[in-house]
Amino acid sequence: MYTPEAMISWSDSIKKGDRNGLSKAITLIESQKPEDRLVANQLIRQIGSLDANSFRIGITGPPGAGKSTLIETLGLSLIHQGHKVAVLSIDPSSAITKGSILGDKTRMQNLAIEPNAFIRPSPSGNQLGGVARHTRESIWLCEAAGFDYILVETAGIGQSEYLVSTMTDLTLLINIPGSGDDLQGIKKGILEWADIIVLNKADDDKDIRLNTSYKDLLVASQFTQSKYSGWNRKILKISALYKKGIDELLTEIENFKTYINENQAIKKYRQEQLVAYFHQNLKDKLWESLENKPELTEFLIQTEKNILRLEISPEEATDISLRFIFALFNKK
Ligand SMILES: Nc1nc2c(ncn2[C@@H]2O[C@H](COP(=O)(O)OP(=O)(O)OP(=O)(O)O)[C@@H](O)[C@H]2O)c(=O)[nH]1
Ligand SMILES: [Mg+2]
Repeated sequence: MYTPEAMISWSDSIKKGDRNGLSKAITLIESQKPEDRLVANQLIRQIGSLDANSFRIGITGPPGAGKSTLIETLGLSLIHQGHKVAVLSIDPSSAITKGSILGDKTRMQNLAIEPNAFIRPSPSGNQLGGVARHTRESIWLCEAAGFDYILVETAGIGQSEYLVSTMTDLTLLINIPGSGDDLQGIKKGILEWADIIVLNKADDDKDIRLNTSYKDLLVASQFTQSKYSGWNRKILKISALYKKGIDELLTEIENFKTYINENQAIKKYRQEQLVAYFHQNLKDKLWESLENKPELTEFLIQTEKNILRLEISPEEATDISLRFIFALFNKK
């Protein structure tokens, strides 16, 4: 356990930009032990104001679309402009396989050696929600440590692309030219969350697949719009590997940043994200605490059988189950 003095000196060292202190804090956040959670909560409280002057970008797209390559290219450009860049990830595959993603750092070799960059390889965990919570809290810690651009990578599988949009200011969707007539690996739902769309691997302007994919994306994206009403969403062709179209992308990111700052939308949106997170977390934890009660499990199994035998309707079953749950709480 840490003394109050030790906690203060730890949080002070993070605020001064100490990378070891920051890494140690993120490790603590990722820990599954309840006692570590208590210390993590204390540390986050100690860090204080979350009103950082930062910009958070979520980068999502199908596996292999070039997310890490683009992050390295963007990250280096931002550092050359004088910014401090932190790279985090929500990685559903590592959450499922529990594998550590060694690749992250090696794919961003040039960025990894920059003193003003901080790259945290994906955490492993047993559920996506947990991994996402770590990422959210890691963002706050990186901001406290003075990183003003936070880039969060997530593969566009499962719920992770939606989750990344609940913790960042800008969602950047990367797609690649496909061979078929459908959008390459993208579920159309994500278009609702994207604020800027890029078509990566546009190495050669004359590539026919590129122009077909561009048109497909244009058509698909017309049915949805950015969550910031009034923002005119664009689709840009880039090559992250050969650094084509990167200046245009940086300008577009800057335009977006100006737009949401002018409208105070960033502040409002971050407040909404915090409140939504609180409600979701409350629901998850409430359900988790109930799931640990064997008498409830038994009751629910029996209730399911009753529904299937058409003895009660799902609506009635819900009311009865709620009464059972409240009675369980009152017993304590
Ligand atoms: N030709 C070409 N290849 C690219 C471009 N961008 C990335 N690549 C290549 O595409 C492959 C995948 O790139 P990554 O950056 O690892 O892609 P990713 O989306 O991060 O992949 P995951 O994290 O595994 O989902 C690598 O071999 C890159 O070199 C590009 O603009 N043009
Ligand atoms: Mg990657």
